[in-house]
Amino acid sequence: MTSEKIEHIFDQFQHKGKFSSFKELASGHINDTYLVITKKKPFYVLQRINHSVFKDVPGLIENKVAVSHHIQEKLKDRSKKKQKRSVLTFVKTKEGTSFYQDQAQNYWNLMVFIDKSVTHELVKSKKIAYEGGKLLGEFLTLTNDFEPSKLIEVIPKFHDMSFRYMQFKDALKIASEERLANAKMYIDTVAQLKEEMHILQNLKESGEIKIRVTHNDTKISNALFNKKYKGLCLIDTDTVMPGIVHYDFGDAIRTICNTAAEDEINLNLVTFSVKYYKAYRKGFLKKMKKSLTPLEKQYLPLSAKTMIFIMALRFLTDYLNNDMYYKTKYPEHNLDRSKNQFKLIECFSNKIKNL
Ligand code: GN1
Ligand code: MG
Repeated sequence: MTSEKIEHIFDQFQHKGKFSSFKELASGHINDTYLVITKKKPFYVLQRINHSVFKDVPGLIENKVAVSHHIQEKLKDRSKKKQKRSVLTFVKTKEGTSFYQDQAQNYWNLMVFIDKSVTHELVKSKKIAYEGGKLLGEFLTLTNDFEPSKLIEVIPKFHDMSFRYMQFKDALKIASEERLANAKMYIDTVAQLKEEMHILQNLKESGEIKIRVTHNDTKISNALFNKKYKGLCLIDTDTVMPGIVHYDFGDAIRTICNTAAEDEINLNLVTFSVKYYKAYRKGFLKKMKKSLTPLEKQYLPLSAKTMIFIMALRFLTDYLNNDMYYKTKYPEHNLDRSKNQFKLIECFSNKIKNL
């Protein structure tokens, strides 16, 4: 991406910023994200939404803008400065729309960068885990009165286990001999865990677990902190849509409690941290006390296993499909991600009695 192109797109939006330079923020697996550095702060975050993954980009942007507005309303009592550090602010285009579509039909949206904020790819202290838990608890509490059916399903059946399992079965049919052989051991693990991994979905479908507004991509790198490790705001709200609390709690634990990155290839480094689980849960429950039902609470540990499993399954499926979905840096990248997640499940299962 050239500087001229980024500047041109940036200039389609309503702001007073003068473009100075840009930097790619490369941690996402789907979209392209750039930090726009201006001559005078604020800086901005410009994002190209991947429209082959997200079929209804205008709907996706409407979702996330509506949820941001809802949270902004709820935080009205906070000072303007504090409010702006607690929730994403989307910038409209000069035409008044929430996204800009370029000549190649790419969709772009712009957010204000929250100054002096940092992300963590790995948790290195209990404080980060605890603050992360508070952030998710607050997000779910603030959106508890937002009617979930007003949001579109940006990716239908995103965390639906039967759907992900079906995609995996389809991938097995078309995978190369070589990839099938490399994945063999994990294909067997999927078969062993399949039933247990459907428990939450069954409770959702029977109506025993309620549908809420959920974030659906709560990995720790999607939380902003200040330099003193205080939690500020959840970001990457592309996948905000109706879901169950377990999607968000479980997916967060998947990265909070992994002592290594999700694609670490030295599996000896991948273990499950009970200490961080407890800290995250404590922060989460502090903010969720009023809105969590006993049944929702009971299934929090299983949600962790389920969400680690669903990611392991999706990475494995993409490997079998010759890496059609996730960005990969080398041919075995998806398999390595999958192995990493299966190792985490094994560690989790050994420690579940302590949770
Ligand atoms: C993808 O693109 P990114 O990094 O925000 C994926 C999530 C996975 C995550 C794994 C739309 O998120 O579901 O948890 O990778 N998002 C989509 O790191 O598939
Ligand atoms: Mg995401």
